[in-house]
Amino acid sequence: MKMLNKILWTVALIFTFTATAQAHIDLVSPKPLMGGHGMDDTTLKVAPFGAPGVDVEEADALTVKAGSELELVIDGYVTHPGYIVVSYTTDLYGQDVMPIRSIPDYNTPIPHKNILMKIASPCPEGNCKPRRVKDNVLKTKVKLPDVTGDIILVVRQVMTDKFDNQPDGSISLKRIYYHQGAKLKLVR
Ligand SMILES: [Cu+2]
Repeated sequence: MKMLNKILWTVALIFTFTATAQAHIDLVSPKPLMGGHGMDDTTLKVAPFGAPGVDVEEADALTVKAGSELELVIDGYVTHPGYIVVSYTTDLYGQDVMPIRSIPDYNTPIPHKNILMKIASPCPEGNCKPRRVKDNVLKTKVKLPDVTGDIILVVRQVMTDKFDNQPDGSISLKRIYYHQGAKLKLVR
């Protein structure tokens, strides 16, 4: 019986460890469509909004003034070298903000659509080595687009240590992104 307990605990620990190794940013405010810790911490990986299975059209929206400045609060609980891109879309399916999956070479900039802001990933004491950190909260203001209606604010972590060289010389970007999205209703 003791042996079985030990095995179960080991399995549980391994599972926890694998799960926590996968998630990296929490959009604290505005409230995301889905928390990044859902589905064993894998929801962040799902483009475009990190909210698999969420009916975005039916989701609650935060009402804010078009063109105003909104405070963003992001908790970077696993650090990585790279940056955070904040963009938006009026397409509730996010087709126009799907992440680019490969670039021809390292010198090609990664394209992002409808960018509102690009900021360096928060790394305490300038140490961006992948690790778990506490209280690594980034607060910043983002100027919203001057349009009215529903938008999704897309907050995307881009990890520059996750490029994968391909045999043909191109670079796969499949592992570099984590996604969070928040629904806003912009009004005059
Ligand atoms: Cu990581």
